[in-house]
Amino acid sequence: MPMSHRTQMQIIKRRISGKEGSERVRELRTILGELPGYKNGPYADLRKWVQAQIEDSRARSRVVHRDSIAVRHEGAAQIALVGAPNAGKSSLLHALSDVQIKIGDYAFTTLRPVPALTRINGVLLQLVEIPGLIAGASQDRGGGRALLGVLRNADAIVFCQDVRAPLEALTDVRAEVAAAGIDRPAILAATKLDEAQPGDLARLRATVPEMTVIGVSAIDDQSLDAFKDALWKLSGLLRVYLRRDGQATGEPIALPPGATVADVAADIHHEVAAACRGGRIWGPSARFEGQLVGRDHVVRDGDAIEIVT
Ligand SMILES: Nc1nc2c(ncn2[C@@H]2O[C@H](COP(=O)(O)OP(=O)(O)O)[C@@H](O)[C@H]2O)c(=O)[nH]1
Ligand SMILES: [Mg+2]
Repeated sequence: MPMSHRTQMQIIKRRISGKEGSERVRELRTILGELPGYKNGPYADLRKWVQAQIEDSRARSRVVHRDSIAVRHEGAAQIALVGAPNAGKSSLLHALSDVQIKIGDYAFTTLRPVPALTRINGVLLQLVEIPGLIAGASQDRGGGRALLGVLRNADAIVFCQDVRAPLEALTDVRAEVAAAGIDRPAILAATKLDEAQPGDLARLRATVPEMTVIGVSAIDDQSLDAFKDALWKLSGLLRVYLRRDGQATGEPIALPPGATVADVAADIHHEVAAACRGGRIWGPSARFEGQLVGRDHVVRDGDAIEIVT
């Protein structure tokens, strides 16, 4: 006996429920292909309904795109925090910055990326919490595509995983990031370390041997300091102190890896860059204190430099 059209409608609705964006459109197209192509009668009405749903879904995904959730880069590098709901991302962000963030004990407390600035080694870095990235995100479930877009633009990624949570939470998130073709420098924050049982951290480390794993607790300042060091390394940034007439001039400047003395000069002022013939170096890249080097000398993290004009 053929199914009633009412039942058929219910089945169609069930098939598309919870699906968003391209995944929803794909399913609707499949359904359309399965429906008999009558021009009139109940099947024609069903077809019309499915077609309207396709249009609707398309319009909705266009809206998601226009309502961009891109996060403007601030500071010397942008680092995205990503992980399952309740992994402790907001708490870390909160502990590392001055920005007040609502912290919830349930999933999806935060729905949009939340940026915050943190000062590390005297340099401001931007941290961005990517909320609610769930399985199916790369198929745009839960608005995942826009969130992954933020991740794609970040300079580096911190995967966050509750040190005691089942590994699937981490595996799911990493799979979505990989499915979206995003490949950034990354570390793993093993969160809520204060609640860890002996062996928890080592067990997590053993499951992801390819990643640097940093245990951290939002309520333990010492672990937060170590975590900041890890963030700095992750950013790849170089911190260079400026000297004038043999005197340090204050806050260091941050430069990307591979930066040269000429890049340091350019960071000060374009006229300094034009006049720069080289520099004097104290620190890791100097063979001896105050070494005279050329414009193309590659600086290292922690160098102090006096530009020579
Ligand atoms: N004991 C402990 N609890 C934490 C820690 N970090 C987060 N939590 C708790 O875990 C829950 C989820 O934290 P939240 O930062 O909102 O996670 P998010 O969903 O990843 O942003 C909250 O109840 C937090 O209080 C931590 O370092 N130690
Ligand atoms: Mg959060």
